[in-house]
Amino acid sequence: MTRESTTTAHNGFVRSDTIRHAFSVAMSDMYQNEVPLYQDLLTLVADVNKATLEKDTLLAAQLAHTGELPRLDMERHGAIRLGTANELAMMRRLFAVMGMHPVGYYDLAPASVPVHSTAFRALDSASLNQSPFRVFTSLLRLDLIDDEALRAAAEEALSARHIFTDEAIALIEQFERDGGLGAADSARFVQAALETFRWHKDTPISKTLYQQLSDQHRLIADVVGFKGPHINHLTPRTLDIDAVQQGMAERGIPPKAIIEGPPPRHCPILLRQTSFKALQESVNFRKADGTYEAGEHSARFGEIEQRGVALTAKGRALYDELLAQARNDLGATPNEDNAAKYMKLLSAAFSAFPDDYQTLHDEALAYFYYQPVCDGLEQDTSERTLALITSDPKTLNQDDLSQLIRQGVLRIEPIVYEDFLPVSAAGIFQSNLQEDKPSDYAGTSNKDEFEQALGAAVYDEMALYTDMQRQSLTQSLQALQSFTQRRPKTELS
Ligand code: OOG
Ligand code: NI
Repeated sequence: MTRESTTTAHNGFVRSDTIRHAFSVAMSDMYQNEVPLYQDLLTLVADVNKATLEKDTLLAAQLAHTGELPRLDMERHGAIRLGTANELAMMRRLFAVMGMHPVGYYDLAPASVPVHSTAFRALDSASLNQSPFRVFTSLLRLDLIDDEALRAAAEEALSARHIFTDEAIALIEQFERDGGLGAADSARFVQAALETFRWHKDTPISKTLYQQLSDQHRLIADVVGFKGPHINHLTPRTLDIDAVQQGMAERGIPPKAIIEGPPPRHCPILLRQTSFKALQESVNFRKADGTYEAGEHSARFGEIEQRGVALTAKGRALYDELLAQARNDLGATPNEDNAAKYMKLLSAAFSAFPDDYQTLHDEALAYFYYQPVCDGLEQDTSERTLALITSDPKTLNQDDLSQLIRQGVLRIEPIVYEDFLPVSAAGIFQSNLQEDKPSDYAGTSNKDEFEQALGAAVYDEMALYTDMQRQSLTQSLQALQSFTQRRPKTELS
């Protein structure tokens, strides 16, 4: 794993973290201009976050301990949809310049969305705290269109478009060749890369083809019908999504009916998301004589998310089970009409999910940073504690760690979930495509094919969280050990 490139400045090159931050600010400015309602959403989220931090001092302290407080205002993710393997492979190289790497594989076909996806993001805590910007990136699965003539027309339209500027490609190649970009080139890169994500009102295809593609699936028209993969939403992070959901309605921002993800809890887990509905936008379709005719398209929206602790495989299995249970009990896809009933069923199902951090830790349901509490060691000088803090971290089991926490020698802080959820993502896709007819995609999940298109393997998010947790334990034990070594002998007995 190449951590160095995301954290270190060398040879006068600008750090990837810095380029990522500059890019995410430029992208946010562009989107605020393109979609003014997004600006209103940002104001609302900032208001709610400020009020929440003032009210909840425990939460404020927790975010200070994990380094998330300064990143809160810059926290956002975006999403794009790509049409071909070549586009995806070049996008991977573009994001690498900004220290963003593909993490996770999401198959949306079972949820009637003909794409598979990954998330480009920074990998380690230090880089994430510098700039948590990430992009949910989907690749259209044309293999799921069974009308052959239509598939061929879609392929032809996609092969005719060039979504990256020559300057962006040249700078990506320069980055790969030299190992970095200087200040002037980094600034040029940010501007050149931004072009790919821009909205284009004039479409390169005819109204008829657009309509045929849209009849297959609106998402296909959204990808094939445009010059480039316009950013379709940007998502700020809120500390209280229920307050934002309510505030949206009050401020005239039409919210989606259901908050995706887990129900409200004391200790937030994974990710909760809601959005405002996609705008109806006027576009110009290209006619055979090269002139344009007016039409409409809707794809771009705003989204809000609240992030909680990352779950272990065991915790995730429990999450998936309880979510499926609530959906089964509802007996339908959650929507406007059954929203209240669904939220009730969801809360009932999740009463089986422990809701305090100590239990989530002790039952190994979630990932935590361990932090040393030297004052605690001052109080506790038992042989057992000394033996535990001086042992090899690999030999400590969950009970040993729980004991050190209860003794007040270690503190735990939740490791925030940095990724996405396929069922939630499908809900976000669908609500914004106004696509509620289920499509029965027969194609099976195909991670290998996705990685082949990407030109690289995706990182395993669980391995990244495990690493973060393990590293924090090693560092904590080292700190405690050096504390005992510095302590005068008399205090030890
Ligand atoms: C992506 C939808 C998924 C999320 O936050 O889960 C997503 C898209 O609409 O392209 O952004
Ligand atoms: Ni999103």
